Amino acid sequence: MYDLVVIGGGSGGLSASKEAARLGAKVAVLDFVYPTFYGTRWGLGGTCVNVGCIPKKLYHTAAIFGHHIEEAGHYGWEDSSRPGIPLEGKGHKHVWERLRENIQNHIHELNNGYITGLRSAKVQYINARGSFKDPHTIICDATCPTCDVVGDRKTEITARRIIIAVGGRPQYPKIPGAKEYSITSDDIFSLQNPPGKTLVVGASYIALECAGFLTGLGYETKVMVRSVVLRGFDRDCAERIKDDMINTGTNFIESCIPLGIELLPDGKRLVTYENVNSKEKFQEAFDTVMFAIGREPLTKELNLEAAGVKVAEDKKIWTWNERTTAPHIYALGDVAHKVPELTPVAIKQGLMLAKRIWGNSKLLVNLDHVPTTVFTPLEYGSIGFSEERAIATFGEDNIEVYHSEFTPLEYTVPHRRSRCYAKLIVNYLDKQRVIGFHYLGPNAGEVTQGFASAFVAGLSLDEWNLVVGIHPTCAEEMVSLRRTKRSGLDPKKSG
Ligand code: FAD
Ligand code: NA7
Repeated sequence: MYDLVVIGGGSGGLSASKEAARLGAKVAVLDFVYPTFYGTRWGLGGTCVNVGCIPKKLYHTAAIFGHHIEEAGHYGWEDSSRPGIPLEGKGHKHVWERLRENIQNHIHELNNGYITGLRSAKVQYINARGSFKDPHTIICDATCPTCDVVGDRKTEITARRIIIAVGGRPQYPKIPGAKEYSITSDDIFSLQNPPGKTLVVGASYIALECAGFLTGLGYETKVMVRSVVLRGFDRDCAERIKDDMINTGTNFIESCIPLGIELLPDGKRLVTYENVNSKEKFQEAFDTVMFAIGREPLTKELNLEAAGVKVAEDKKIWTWNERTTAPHIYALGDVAHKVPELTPVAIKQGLMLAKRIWGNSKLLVNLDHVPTTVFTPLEYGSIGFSEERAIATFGEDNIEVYHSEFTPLEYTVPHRRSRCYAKLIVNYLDKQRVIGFHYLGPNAGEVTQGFASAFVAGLSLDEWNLVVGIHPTCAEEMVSLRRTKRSGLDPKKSG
């Protein structure tokens, strides 16, 4: 019998299993990946490594390189074979296949590293699908109904404790042709051929990030928005991101949903869609259609009833500090109800849970102020309250919004048009505590991560303003905000 069996070898499962083993537990981790409808499959490590954060950030970086090449001439660079002519982006071409191959090679290295890491941590890795037979018995099924692994390859293992960390997969809409003729984020990063003219359906951060890098790499890209972009994020910032994407070449099809997809004789996908308000119907052909309309947790096949584990309406597992409704079973990461779908959250939950069970720790994960960054062309980092949620929670009179619209120094020489933005939201009911942090600009992840500690420490605006800035940076904007929204003064900074 194992001390711990972890179902799911992604961000959360790997961190929990390795820490538990380090603390002396006998551990096994099961990981199994269903191929996508398109046929894409991948190795150990879960969503983040294979089809999430890692490839996404690398494609985003590739797109940023494109901008740098376009602007390099302004910084004095020229091609040595064309002396006297400033380097400019137009003479350059991006090769999808090379980028895809280099990124996939890096991912394969990571996959192998995870296998080696488990081995050296003395965690047993089982490449099989886990499901409950009873509260302490897991059926490990190495067959795959939709791929080439067939036959009877079922074994059973037992465990004193079980962690469920199975994550989720992208959803498809229930419309004709969706599964047959489209892809999701599970496929985009390993597409054999360049995506060409692409329709991205959905307007949350996965959709906008993918549309952003596709445009940046030179592919004509349209985003189909049902209601608003980046629902749940600060509206002001979300709209600025959209405006910037429009200015840098992404098209938006507003207030529309797809009705069906057909394959045309030339291989293109003909999308029929309608405006949700006027009900007017349209058609347009694309080379690639990608859905990013939300993700569903992989709880269906776990046979959770046999273990007494209850799920919420969204099919995610109810948890209280990672505990489920069964006393010896835990759930964490994307599969847990109301837990932010972010890799560092899953990792921290796994690590701290293992320390609580097999170490002496009593520390719980604080999900109140989780920083996050959206890697759209204009990157966006945020922590805490959006302006709308702050107003709804504390009342408009009790909050103050400090903001500034600025041009980073590095944009000035090449005359880049994107405007960056900084915003702090302060709560007057609580000693002028900073309760919302919003930054739109280069290196948003690095900037936001740095300020996250100050945010979690609960600094007041006065304490925040005591910090001396680093010049010349964009981050210094966050410690020199003086203009309030209420004043009506233009947030645009000059000089
Ligand atoms: P996962 O990483 O999904 O791992 C679950 C594993 O369990 C998978 O390998 C799955 O195949 C396996 N599994 C499922 N069912 C079973 C079963 N029955 N038996 C055995 N194995 C099973 N987060 C960030 O923090 N930053 C980002 O920039 C970011 N970008 C993203 C971009 C995209 C396109 C996507 C899709 C996600 C992104 N995320 C990002 C979210 C991040 O990837 C997830 O929050 C994180 O991977 C969740 O970890 P997890 O351990 O809960 O699940
Ligand atoms: P989200 O965050 O659940 O957003 C889904 C988006 O797709 C959102 O813009 C929805 O519009 C839109 N949507 C949902 N259903 C449809 C249909 N049927 N047609 C058109 N548009 C639709 O999903 P993501 O995949 O972007 O990200 C999920 C998480 O994974 C994310 O939090 C990351 O951390 C990792 P709406 O606003 O509802 O009108």
